[in-house]
Amino acid sequence: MNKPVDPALMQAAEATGSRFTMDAHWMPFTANRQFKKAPRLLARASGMHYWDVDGRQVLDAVAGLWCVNAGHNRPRIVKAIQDQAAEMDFAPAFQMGHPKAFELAERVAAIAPAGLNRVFFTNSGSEAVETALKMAIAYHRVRGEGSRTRLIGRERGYHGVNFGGISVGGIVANRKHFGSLLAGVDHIRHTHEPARNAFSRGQPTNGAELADDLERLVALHDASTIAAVIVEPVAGSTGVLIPPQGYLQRLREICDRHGILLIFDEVITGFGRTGSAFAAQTFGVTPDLITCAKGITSGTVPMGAVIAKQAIHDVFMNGPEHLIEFFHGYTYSAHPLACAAGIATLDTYADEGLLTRAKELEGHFADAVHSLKGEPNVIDIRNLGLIGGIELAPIANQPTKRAFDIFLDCWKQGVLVRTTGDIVALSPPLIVEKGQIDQIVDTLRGAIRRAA
Ligand code: PXG
Ligand code: PLP
Repeated sequence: MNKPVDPALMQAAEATGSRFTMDAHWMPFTANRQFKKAPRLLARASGMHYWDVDGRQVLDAVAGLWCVNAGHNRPRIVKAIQDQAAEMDFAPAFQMGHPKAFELAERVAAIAPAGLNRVFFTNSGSEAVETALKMAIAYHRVRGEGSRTRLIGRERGYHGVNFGGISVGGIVANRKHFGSLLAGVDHIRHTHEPARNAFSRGQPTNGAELADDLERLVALHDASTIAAVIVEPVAGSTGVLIPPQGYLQRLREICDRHGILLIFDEVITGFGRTGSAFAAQTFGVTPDLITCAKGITSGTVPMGAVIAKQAIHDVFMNGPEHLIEFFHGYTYSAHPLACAAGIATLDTYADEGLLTRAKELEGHFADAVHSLKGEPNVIDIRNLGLIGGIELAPIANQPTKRAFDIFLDCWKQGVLVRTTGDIVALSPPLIVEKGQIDQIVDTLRGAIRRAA
């Protein structure tokens, strides 16, 4: 039986025109029982803010879930989605097309690193990851090196929640319940070295040599069995890990030496988060495949994509022309609503200079987050572009509780942050103003002190 929710909440919900109990919705990545006892329900959004069902304004310090890069409910994007919904709801993605799919692909290719100009659409970051992994294995097979099937991820990596993604991923909680995962996967070590690098501003100076761990796996498995390496240029979900200076360059060199494809998972870093369209450009390292999602539509309509080097795409384009070249795709690949939203989003980014705004704000943002050094239990602070991570000493025997208490406190004070483990992550929309950065950090400072 469904139990009714708290009467005050029901009243608030009715004010927004809906009536519901909370039992049926099994919430993703959520402490369901805790949430349903004290729900945090959002009702509307605009610019840098949410309003909850009680009408309380909340400053969004995390761009929804790292995705609303243009800010909430931007009129141009809203209108594009409305117009598209009225004009054509759906177009079959297989053996059919519609103009906006081609237009968006071209627009994405235009801001991607040189050479990466073939775009395959998915509906999420997780699907983009599965697509890229399959593309990598199929690429080697099509060019006659079918022994290259092994996929290499990295400890502490997050690549979404599907089987390929959790197999190459390196977050134990996301893996341990799900059996034997994909066969033929291995991991290089992570780059988190607080003993040497704590409180680094931007890229840590120590640790380029951690990339050499890939040579260890090449020696163990032989390069002829390895299809691809996938890493996040900046790891987000695992607690904001910034690559040491020279690390990604070295990974690229090792991949080149052994004919291994390099995949950058830019689901979080794509679309301006680090101060360039893609982190590949910020770091000056060009991968063979990029996975992206989130910011491609500023979170408005689900969409992801793989951006491939033309040379990878072209290998598939042989054989009889009436045959399908790559046996992969989703019903909703290049969905018209997502394409319309994506084009309007890229227009908004271009008009407002948002893809480079993180670079302009980086100094102010870094000063603000690093001002938390010395606050109780703050053991590390990391930043790059408009990404910040504040790591806290866990409460003895209660890992994650201190950060979660800080999250709840900030929510009460009207600021939405994210936590993972005992790390608070910040990634505000790229339209954030300096005063709002200060408000986020001051609120966090108060919550950190109260959680001491
Ligand atoms: N790769 C990376 C690098 C990601 O960050 C995914 C793949 C999966 O994307 P989808 O769209 O399937 O969720 C992600 C997603 C957080 C948080 O707060 C991070 C993500 C999603 C939700 C929350 O750390 N990253
Ligand atoms: N399951 C069944 C039974 C299907 O018919 C389909 C698609 O036709 C799928 C799963 C995959 O759905 P999607 O293309 O939305 O990923």
